[in-house]
Amino acid sequence: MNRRSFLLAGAAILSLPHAAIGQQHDHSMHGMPGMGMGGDTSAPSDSPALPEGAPLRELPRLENRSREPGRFEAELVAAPARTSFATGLETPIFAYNGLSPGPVIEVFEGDSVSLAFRNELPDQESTIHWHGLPIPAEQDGNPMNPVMPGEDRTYAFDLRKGSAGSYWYHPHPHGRTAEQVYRGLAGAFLVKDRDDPIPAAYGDSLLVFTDLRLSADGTMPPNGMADVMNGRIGDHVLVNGQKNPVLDVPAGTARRFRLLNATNARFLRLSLAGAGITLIGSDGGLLEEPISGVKELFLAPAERLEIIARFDEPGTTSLRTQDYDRGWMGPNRPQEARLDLLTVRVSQERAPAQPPLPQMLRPIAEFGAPALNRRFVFTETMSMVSGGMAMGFLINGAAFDMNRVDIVSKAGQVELWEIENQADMDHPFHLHGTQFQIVERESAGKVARPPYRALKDTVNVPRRETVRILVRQDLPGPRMYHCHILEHEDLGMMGLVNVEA
Ligand SMILES: [Cu+2]
Repeated sequence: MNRRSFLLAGAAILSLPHAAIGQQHDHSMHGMPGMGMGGDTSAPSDSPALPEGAPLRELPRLENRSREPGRFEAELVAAPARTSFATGLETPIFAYNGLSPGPVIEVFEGDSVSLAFRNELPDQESTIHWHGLPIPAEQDGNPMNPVMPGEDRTYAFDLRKGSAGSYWYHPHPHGRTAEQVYRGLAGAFLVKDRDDPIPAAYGDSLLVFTDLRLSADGTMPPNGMADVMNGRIGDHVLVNGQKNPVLDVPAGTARRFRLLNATNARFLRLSLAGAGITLIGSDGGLLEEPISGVKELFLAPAERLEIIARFDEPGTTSLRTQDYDRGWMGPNRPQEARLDLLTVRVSQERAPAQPPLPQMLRPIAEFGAPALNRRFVFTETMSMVSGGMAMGFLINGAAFDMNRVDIVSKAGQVELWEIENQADMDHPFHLHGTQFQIVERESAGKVARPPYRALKDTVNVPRRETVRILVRQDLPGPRMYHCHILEHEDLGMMGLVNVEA
């Protein structure tokens, strides 16, 4: 049975020989027939080094073919491509329009958007999910609406006022999302506000984080067992496709950055020593007011942040990963801390004076009292089955079934969703079609409310914690909610809410 039919047959159960569990190395899994998951799982010592220190590049924008004001039209083709990450080695990748990360889609609130998508991936269906955007369900790249290889479809939607924010796009086919993303399919989708309250003098720099693992021959190895259980952690975290690029700024610079965690499974806890950080935005756009004095940033897979970073003193600093224990299953936990993702060189030259940040950015309306409460419980299960162990990543005891509606909701209705993680690793929770608000977190009987209001589509639910969110879906149709460790999503840690008009 190949992996595809295996996943279609029963999305949640991963059969593996029990010998693999608890072993120091899982080379026994290498080339295991029928699983499509051969290959080593920890960063191999023969992984090629990547060149560092090139100037930080700006990602290319997707060109608008429409001349009509308020309209954006373009084409996105997902296809195999080749690139070079390590000197002298070619790497086959998947790319949108030949690029990985994909071209940045930059549009404005109120725009009418039409994106013609063509799937030229070999022998596999795909979709494009517009992560975080408040758009109709049938345009949102659900796994129930696959685009078959060689076929195309157009995604069309209007971006309402108030939707400005840093979103992204990536495939969402049933059972193949993780692989299509780690092979290169992901891009940023920026919705801008023509009356943006952030001074233009701060610039607007996008930092897209992706994760790369290379074999000695330059190819990307398939997922191994540890990847499937924990989510794939590569050998290199790239920023805009580059390893530790350099940004040069004059002293006194204040710069706006949008950060997007487009990795399959990295939990990015980041510091930028010596810089003054002010948080201004989250997944679904700006906060109500700037939060200054921020010491570190945290982005679970799929999360975004907007910040203003001030570089007052000449010298060199770097955006560096800090240790974060997200609960690692099995041996060989990768070393994810102390990685320099971006180096900033602050020169002696002084930047011209910049206007201050406004004290208020925008109002975020309260959702009001919920009409009902729902509870979602994350569990991981392991059980003996004939010939091996079965591993399940479940929500409310069930694995995803696209033919099953898990809950029925009503458009416009405010609901309190309680997401309880009873599992041994963190699972970032993502809901399609809307932006929610975090009410509180509960851990070991202690309840903490967030210090500011924000619009979110993804929230980390740490192991043994509960997160409560207020949800309102304004548009009808089927919507997915799932863990955004993409390997877990593929294994069925996903459910379907049908929103009725
Ligand atoms: Cu998960």
